[in-house]
Amino acid sequence: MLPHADDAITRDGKALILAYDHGLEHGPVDFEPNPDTADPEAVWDLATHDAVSAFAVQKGIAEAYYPSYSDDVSLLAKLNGTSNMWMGEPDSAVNWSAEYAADLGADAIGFTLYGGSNYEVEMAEEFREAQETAREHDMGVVMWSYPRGQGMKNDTAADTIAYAARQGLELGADIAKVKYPGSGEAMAQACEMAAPTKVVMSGGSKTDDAAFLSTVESAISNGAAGLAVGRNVFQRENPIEILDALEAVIYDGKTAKEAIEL
Ligand code: FBP
Repeated sequence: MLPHADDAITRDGKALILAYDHGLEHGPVDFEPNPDTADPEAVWDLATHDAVSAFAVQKGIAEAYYPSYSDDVSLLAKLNGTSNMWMGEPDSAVNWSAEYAADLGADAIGFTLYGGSNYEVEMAEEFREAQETAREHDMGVVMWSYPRGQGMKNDTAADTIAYAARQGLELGADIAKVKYPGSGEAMAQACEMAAPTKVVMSGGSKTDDAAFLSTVESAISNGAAGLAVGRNVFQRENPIEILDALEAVIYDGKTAKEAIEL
């Protein structure tokens, strides 16, 4: 593993990945709380906030907008993704290659692995190809490590999230993005299993400021390197305000309460 392949998508070793692949993963419904966010430009503008260490988008949104934002935004090329209309066992189409992302100037690739899905083997093999290409181009590697599938009873159980974080390490990710496992203790277990691979918490559906920031504080104080978040930023009435607060918690070590009072 290259020692600092993730430098371009972290700040002081921490990360706030702004994710904006929801138009594919969930569809237009995710833009309803804040209709302006259907326009990618509105969210690219948010990605220029100092708190954002990388912006995760799919191919079409990268192709159309990254050339205008390349000086201000680190591009995390989310290579696979599937619409919510797919009703089968969890799986994700590879929509662009790591090579193509490198040609476009991406700083890192992002890849979903549904551990436990009947398609896990194929997904891991696709990840291998993308990961090795990313290494050739000095791009960071972020795994959306989401155990999911018909055999998965509780996808946020402590042992499951620790396993997901470990899969990130075993398969060669610099950063593993996992769901919050419900407690600081369980997050610490996941970070321990990930060892040198950084762990970032997935934002999830929108919650109120206090609940959201205290979960982020718990993750950070238990070893997480940061957050990969979409809806909890762009669905808010004032996304800049929450990015300011996240900056304080993730990079400045402030508590959720201190960040809210900023
Ligand atoms: P959120 O913070 O909005 O959950 O976004 C993070 C993310 O991983 C996105 O990249 C992705 O679109 C979404 O969550 C997928 O969520 P799920 O698979 O749980 O529906």
